[in-house]
Amino acid sequence: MDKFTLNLFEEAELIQMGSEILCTGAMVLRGFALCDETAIFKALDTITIAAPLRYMVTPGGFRMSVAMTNCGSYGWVSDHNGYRYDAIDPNNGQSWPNMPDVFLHLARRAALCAGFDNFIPNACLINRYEPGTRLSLHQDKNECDFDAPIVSVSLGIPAIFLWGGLRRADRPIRVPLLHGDVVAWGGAARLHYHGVLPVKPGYHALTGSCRINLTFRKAI
Ligand code: MD6
Ligand code: FE
Repeated sequence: MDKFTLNLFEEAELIQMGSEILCTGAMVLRGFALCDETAIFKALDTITIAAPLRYMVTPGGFRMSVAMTNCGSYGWVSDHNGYRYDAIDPNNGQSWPNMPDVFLHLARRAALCAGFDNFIPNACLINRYEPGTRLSLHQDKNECDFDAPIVSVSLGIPAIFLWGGLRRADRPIRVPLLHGDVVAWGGAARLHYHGVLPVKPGYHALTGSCRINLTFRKAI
């Protein structure tokens, strides 16, 4: 993709959709993924046949409540050895499925709209949240290059995203995320704490009772 800047029309459209700045370096892009939803779910079907969603185990031995898989050159994995990125799916000894073009382009466009030029993600972590599932406050810091942003795509039933500060004790704000919303953060916001409140039961035509989150990173 060529480098470009947003024209006034594109900028006005983002504002019209209700996009908001969370802090310097962090933006919510409302409905940004909606125009790609059909292609995204078609790609997700292919990925999860090759690399099914599974419950990983924390280094401490607990089964995680969010089911995960990956696509791209690297996948985020957790087991008794710790958290890391790995080019191989431990479940089958094969490479992770390729990152589909629709994912790559969506992540690059979202990063650009949030002010991050030339984002080249090489990892996409796919998370499935069932009702009641949460993600406690954490920093994304398993990546080697904190100059690259994180792009997070929400699909399916709604969730409340917690957006905190650089210290765990900084009180987070609550950001409701709907199907198609994208959050992008980097630069001064790259290591901000964030999480997801327990997901309330609900129904979405494309995901049933679940929420799916795609997070794009430059892992290595
Ligand atoms: C979200 N997800 O689900 C935000 N971070 O809206 C994350 O922050 C996240 O899903 C690290 C690993 C997996 C995740
Ligand atoms: Fe995270």
